[in-house]
Amino acid sequence: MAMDSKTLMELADTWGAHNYKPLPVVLAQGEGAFVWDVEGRRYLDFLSCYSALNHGHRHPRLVRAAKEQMDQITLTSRAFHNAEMGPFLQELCAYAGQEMALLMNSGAEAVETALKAARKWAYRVKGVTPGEAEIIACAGNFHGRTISIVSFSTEPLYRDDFGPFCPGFRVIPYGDLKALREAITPRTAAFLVEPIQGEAGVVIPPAGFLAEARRICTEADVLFIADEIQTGFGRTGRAFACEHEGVKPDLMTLGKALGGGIYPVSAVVGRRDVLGLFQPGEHGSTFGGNPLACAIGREAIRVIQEERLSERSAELGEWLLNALRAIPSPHVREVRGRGLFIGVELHPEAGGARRFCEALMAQGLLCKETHDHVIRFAPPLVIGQDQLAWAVQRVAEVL
Ligand code: IF1
Repeated sequence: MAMDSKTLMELADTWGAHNYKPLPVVLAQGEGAFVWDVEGRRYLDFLSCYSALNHGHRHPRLVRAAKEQMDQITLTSRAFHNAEMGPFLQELCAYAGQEMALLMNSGAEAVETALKAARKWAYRVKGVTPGEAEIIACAGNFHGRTISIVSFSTEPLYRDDFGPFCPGFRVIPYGDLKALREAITPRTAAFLVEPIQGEAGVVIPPAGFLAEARRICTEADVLFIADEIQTGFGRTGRAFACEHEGVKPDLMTLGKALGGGIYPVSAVVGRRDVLGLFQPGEHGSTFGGNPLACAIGREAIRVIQEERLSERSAELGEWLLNALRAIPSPHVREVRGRGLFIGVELHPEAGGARRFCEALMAQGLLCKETHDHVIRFAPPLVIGQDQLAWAVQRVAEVL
């Protein structure tokens, strides 16, 4: 007798650390924009695993690529070459318009790699005194959960009880060019920024911020590092969110959708004169660049291009943004977003976004609140117009 949702939730609650508070739904099946729970109830996925599922659940081309590779070889370590990595690196760099890449597994690992590359460049190229490099980040940032990364988080929930923290970081208000100029010193290695802050609640910077920050960094010989782990691969209506302002970063961190919703694949892509500084043995990872990851990553990029997922995100996102803005609800303070990356901010009087997510779940729509008052809507980019219309109808009822 298969276990029911209640039993499965109890098992997870008994044996698993409580570092999450999931909605009371147990997913067992996924296809495209839909998932089914253990009892067979169907839901429309409006979270897409925080943008790791841009391709939707179990995209057939990606499942096929994974299965074919699994029948060849899945893991080799980097002690040897593998047949998949070279072609993947070339295609990834071409897609990102960058010169070199370093493959890792999780987003946080890619961010850590970028921080190390920036510090190494500061010491070896810029001439900063070893041990004194500074990296600027933004308030409201989310770049991962490691101790060095939460060292520059401004969210107590992510920092408390995890000190002592890693030095060498400065935090400026997001979108504040004056603060950026003032934070830069001769010891500054890099400026790390999300083109749109996802976890902060789909916060879009003032128009022109990214382009001007890019100019300031160029003039000050500071590396501009864009964290596109959540905003990349079509999510905001362009291949990468920096493209909305014509910005080319010196380094980009990539992850989530690069793994096609099937496997953890992350990377730092960027300038050869920065990533080329790593010498053999100085950095690595057991699974980074494994042939299974590379085969899936190659197909993930091809599917985004051939199925025009960035264009879909732009067109459907525009429609969804307008449809959500047309809902007359006393609870809504602001609807903002780019492409299929939308946040609905509620007034505090609405009592918090969680209860709206629970009500939407009862209507068959799965989404997630962020920071108490924002409901994040980020469906897979393969979602159909009819499915979006169905979702908007339910959001209107709930709001
Ligand atoms: C969780 C949200 C949180 C990211 C950006 C790096 C990473 C992430 C811009 C690290 C990861 C995930 C992590 C997950 C929930 C989700 C998230 F922002 F998407 F909503 F937490 F804030 N840069 N974001 O968004 O990538 O190491 O996770 O692969 O930790 O709860 P990772």
